[in-house]
Amino acid sequence: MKLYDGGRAPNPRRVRIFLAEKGITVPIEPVDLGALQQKSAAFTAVNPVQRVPVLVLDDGSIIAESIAICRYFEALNPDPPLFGVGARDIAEIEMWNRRLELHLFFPISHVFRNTHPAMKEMEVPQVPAWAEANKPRIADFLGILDRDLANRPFVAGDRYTVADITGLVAIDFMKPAKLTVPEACANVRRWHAQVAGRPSAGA
Ligand SMILES: N[C@@H](CCC(=O)N[C@@H](CS)C(=O)NCC(=O)O)C(=O)O
Repeated sequence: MKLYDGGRAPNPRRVRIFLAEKGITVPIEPVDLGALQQKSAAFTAVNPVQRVPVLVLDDGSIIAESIAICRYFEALNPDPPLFGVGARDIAEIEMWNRRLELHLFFPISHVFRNTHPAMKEMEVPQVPAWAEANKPRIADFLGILDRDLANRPFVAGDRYTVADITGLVAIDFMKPAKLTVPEACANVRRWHAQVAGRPSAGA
């Protein structure tokens, strides 16, 4: 088994944090995104979508998409449960993870990919207006998240879950996107400090 990884890129980091929380070690194969190694013929044969992370199993089969990889490891190693236990818990965690992807992580990615000079050859064409269009969406969602975090320690309830991983990675990705969490979002800031302080955050 090996995990194609992308260094500081956020999606591979989601998987590394997830594995660290589970206490699982997987051999890492670095992919140099800056050198556009993901677009090479060799890597395209692994993942035609030309993105990382990608997990290659011992039988040679391939699992791409961060959450699909995390779910594979959750099924094999259910403890600690990061996708929930029981119908309601699982649904609630899924709801928050999707909200954080759709309304926070992806809009932040759009800002980064459409404005950062390092992304010129990856995001073709870069559309700065699309970055601008996403900025108020990020601010709006942070307000919603802040209100919810007033009532509970973690994004989806009383326990740390995959939704916290998506949220942590998204918030940390605001820095290279030149965005900041508003001072008024005190609950988001408190929660972020807490999840960023876990050993897994350094993975
Ligand atoms: N939906 C995919 C997204 C993967 C993705 O966008 N990965 C980025 C790194 S964070 C990438 O490989 N970018 C290379 C490129 O855009 O050429 C997932 O969840 O894994």
